[in-house]
Amino acid sequence: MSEIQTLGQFIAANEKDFPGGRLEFASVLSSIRLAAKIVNKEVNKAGITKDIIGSTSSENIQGEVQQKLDVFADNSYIAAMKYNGDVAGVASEENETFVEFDTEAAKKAKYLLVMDPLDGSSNISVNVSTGTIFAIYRRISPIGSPLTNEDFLQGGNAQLAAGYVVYGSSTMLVYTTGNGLHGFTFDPAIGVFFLSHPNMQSPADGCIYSVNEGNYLYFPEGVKRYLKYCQEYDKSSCRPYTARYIGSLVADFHRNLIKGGIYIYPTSKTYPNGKLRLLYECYPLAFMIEQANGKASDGKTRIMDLPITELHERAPLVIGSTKMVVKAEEFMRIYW
Ligand code: P6P
Repeated sequence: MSEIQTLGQFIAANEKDFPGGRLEFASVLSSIRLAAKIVNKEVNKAGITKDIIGSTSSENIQGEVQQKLDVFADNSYIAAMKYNGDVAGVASEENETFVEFDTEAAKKAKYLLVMDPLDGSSNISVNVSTGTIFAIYRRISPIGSPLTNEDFLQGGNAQLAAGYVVYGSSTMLVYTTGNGLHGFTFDPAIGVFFLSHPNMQSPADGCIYSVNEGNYLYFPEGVKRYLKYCQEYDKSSCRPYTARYIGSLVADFHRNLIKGGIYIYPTSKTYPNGKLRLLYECYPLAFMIEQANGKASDGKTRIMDLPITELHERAPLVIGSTKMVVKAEEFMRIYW
């Protein structure tokens, strides 16, 4: 018998502390796992499924043209949650308002899912990795009453679990419930996620920086000064750092988590509040990076402590190896 654990076995052995109990967490994550397999199948053959790549004629709430796979991924995760029985509703990047489920079981369900169903989807047509980002909350409105926006706007510290699926050279599901960050690699031959990265830890320092330097002229002075710091020669701190930015947040985050590095999407003239969404991108990634002893802020304030007032609110994001984030914050504080 192999020594490795499946995702299901790992949850059974470790998630006894999940609020509401291990069985309910296992149920919700098993539906996420199912949707991940369904999306993975389509993402991995997008090149040959002509009816699934490319754009639809519609735009999402962000005003972004929806890629066909965005819609497919959104529908897959929502369907998996609807028939889960422990999930009352979903807030998604692809839908202006949250989706409340009307099944008898969902009306008594305690949990909520927030997600970016397919982040980086504009990269699909050029075969670059994409990802799903998610988090799980407990509803705060009374069971039996309609869900409210406030159920989804509890803030980062109320997340019960957070995770991502990266559809890359291999497909991985990475999640935390606050007891460490754990990575599982999908074996398509048998359709199972196996524990491959237990208790992931982000290197305290790194030599990789990820930012879209095409926006350099629009960045605040502190960000500009930090980028020049990254490019200066200093052998003792592996500078000049290596620039790695593939325009797919989950893939950039995953690489930096493993190798050490920093990802920055700051405020700019184009995006005064940053581009990334606080609820289903920044909060979940911040929860995860902190579980790996990394750090996440908006350049000043810890992401998890940022208040949220709207489902699709944006926030600046500085995330990765603690020493790198601290240094970037120093420049932003002095020169903001
Ligand atoms: P830009 C993809 O649209 C995304 O949300 C992230 O995955 C990615 O890191 C970022 O936006 C890329 O944005 O403005 O650099 O193209």
